[in-house]
Amino acid sequence: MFDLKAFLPKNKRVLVISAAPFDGDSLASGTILTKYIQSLGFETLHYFPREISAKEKEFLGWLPYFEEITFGDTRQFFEKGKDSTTLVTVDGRDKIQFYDYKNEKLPPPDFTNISTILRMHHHTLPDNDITKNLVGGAEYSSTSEVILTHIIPREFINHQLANCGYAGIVDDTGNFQWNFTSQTLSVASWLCTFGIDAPSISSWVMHVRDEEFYKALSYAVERIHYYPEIRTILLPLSKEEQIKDKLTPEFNKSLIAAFNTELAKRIRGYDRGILLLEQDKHVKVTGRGQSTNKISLAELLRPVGSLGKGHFNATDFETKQDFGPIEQKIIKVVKRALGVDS
Ligand SMILES: [Mn+2]
Repeated sequence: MFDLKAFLPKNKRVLVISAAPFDGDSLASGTILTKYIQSLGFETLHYFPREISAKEKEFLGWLPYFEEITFGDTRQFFEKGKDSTTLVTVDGRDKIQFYDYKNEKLPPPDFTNISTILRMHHHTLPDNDITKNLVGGAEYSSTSEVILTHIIPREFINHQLANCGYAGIVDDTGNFQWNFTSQTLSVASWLCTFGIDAPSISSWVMHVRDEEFYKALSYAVERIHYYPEIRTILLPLSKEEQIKDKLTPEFNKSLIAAFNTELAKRIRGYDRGILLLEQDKHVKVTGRGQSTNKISLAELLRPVGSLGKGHFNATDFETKQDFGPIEQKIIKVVKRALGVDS
């Protein structure tokens, strides 16, 4: 166990930041941690680093203690000469996940203005990471699993916090479909002893979607390009097509979610799916692979602008290049990676 009480400087308040993007593990692990740090006698704030939409609130607003999270930028805590805070970041990999980076009116925060930073994570971290104080590792399913294994004493968990922890693990494992170990199941099994409604949590996190999601799914299904020789599906959507079909930015979000969760890794005989969404000044690329995919998507897509970020079976990036030739470029790089003759 990591002794959090001994680690935290006595005279400072604690700021817990749940990393963006908005997800069950990030919020749940932040909540459990916040409650525990409060119980140790520290003044504790829990932030998610941007405001959220009504849709996002519908998705996870039922999580216990959700109303105690502050949704908004965190940059005010990083101002020079204000080192009165200990920063605890949960989930997430890059610095931009801990402040509202899309608000470009303000400069990025200087993390060195906070002297004590502790991170709980389950990722491979970048070389220029913001801290040496780490708890976790890429071998864990979720940050919820990390803190329930290494930080939170078992006797601290109650029914509400067990609901949180279970939701976090369910979200990051796709309801125990991927990225879990026997240790994950053992933690989840222990959480179930608190009498939580596990099937409902699985439904709310994984299965229940709104109307727009299914409209977007239907739209996507009709427009997939199948390439059986490279076991890949592609969905290219030009700006022109989006205008013609009157697609809104909200609809596009549903489209990405529907493609990633229901199509890219769900069609037998197709190991990976890639969505290409033309924007005003760039192209948004998102790739997902299923267990039969044997090439790292983050690496595979380097020639079309990936910086190698993401995971083996999941990558998202934006690239500044002409939309027209991208589809053929991708077919070429996949052929090359698989050794298929053009
Ligand atoms: Mn996570």
